[in-house]
Amino acid sequence: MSLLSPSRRLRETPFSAGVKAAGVKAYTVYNRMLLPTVFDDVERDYHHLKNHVQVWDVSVERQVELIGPDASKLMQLLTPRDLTKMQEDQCYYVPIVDQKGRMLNDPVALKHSETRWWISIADSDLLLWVKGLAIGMGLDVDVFEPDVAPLAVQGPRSGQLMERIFGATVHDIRFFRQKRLSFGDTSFIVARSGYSKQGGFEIYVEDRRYAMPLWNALFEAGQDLHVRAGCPNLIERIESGLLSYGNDMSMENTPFECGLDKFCNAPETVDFIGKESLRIEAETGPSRKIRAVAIGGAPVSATTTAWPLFRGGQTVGQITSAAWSPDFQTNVAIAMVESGSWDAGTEMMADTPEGQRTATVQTGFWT
Ligand code: THG
Repeated sequence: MSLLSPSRRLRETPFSAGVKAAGVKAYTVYNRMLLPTVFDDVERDYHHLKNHVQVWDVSVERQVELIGPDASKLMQLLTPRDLTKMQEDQCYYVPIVDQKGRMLNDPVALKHSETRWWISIADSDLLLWVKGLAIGMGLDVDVFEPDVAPLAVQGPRSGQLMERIFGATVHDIRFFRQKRLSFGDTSFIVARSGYSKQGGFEIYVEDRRYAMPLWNALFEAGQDLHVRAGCPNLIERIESGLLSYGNDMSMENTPFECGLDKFCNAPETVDFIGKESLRIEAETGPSRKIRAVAIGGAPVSATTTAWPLFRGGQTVGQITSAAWSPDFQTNVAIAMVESGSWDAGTEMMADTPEGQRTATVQTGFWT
């Protein structure tokens, strides 16, 4: 693949100057914005993430803001997850489904108040769905993309680094909770969350003028902690079973297929789009499910298409993401596997670009 031609349609981020100065080697495009994928190389980035602390430009996690008297009603219509008990300092991972119960996005919802929400979206144009719904349902709510750019601080030393910028109060923030903390003459929402299982925080930077000052402050404060620029790491996120919308699931899949059952807990009294379809699927159960799969042999290349999985001459699923894991000394993968083949220990054959390989269903992800 050759270089991406720059234009206004392919958005840079408020941290792009820092990302370039840090020597970014490759990007992907996510929500029509640049997302770094490699700094040193994917394996060295992985070891560094698991041992130290990294600062990630995840501006591509765009916010869809809901503001107005009907904001909470609209938010609940969007997801099968029960929001009735959600506190104003909580963040929820929420499946968003259409009327057939098919996945449209898998964002993190952040509740500011009953009348104001952010939806921190994965890679699909959720803004259009939410705006259309608000208008179609005649709801009293504004829906727009605010000037917010999340910056993630991830890794085992993330608490130490964050304390130096925001104070010891960062340690009081529990998993998927948030707090507004001051920085210079402003303040940011800081959440204990992020797209890795190495621990960490996400800072929702409001007003792009504060982006580089925050970036520089983190790098100055973290020199002795070996802080580096990083990005969501392919190997680590597969080991951790963090799903990627557009890779591991799409509009074809239901949340049950994606293993998101526990986030489909709205009671009968709550109305949301797709309720009837999901009620039916909850009874019958899905016909395929996401599974952790180990692929035998030497390191495989990246999945630019799904790799078919076979068993006894029949297609029984597909591998959607794969990478060589240095820590587990096997190729780790995420697959969508048909019923009858999804039990742990089931052996299949995978058609990879490197030829046929064995693919074994694991009991769970590598965490
Ligand atoms: N943080 C924020 N926005 C995001 C992401 C993020 N938007 C895009 C993308 N990532 C959305 N997808 C995910 C997928 C997984 C998780 C978060 C967002 C995640 N899952 C945990 C897990 O599966 O174990 C925790 C889920 C839970 O228990 O609630 O963190 O990363 N701001």
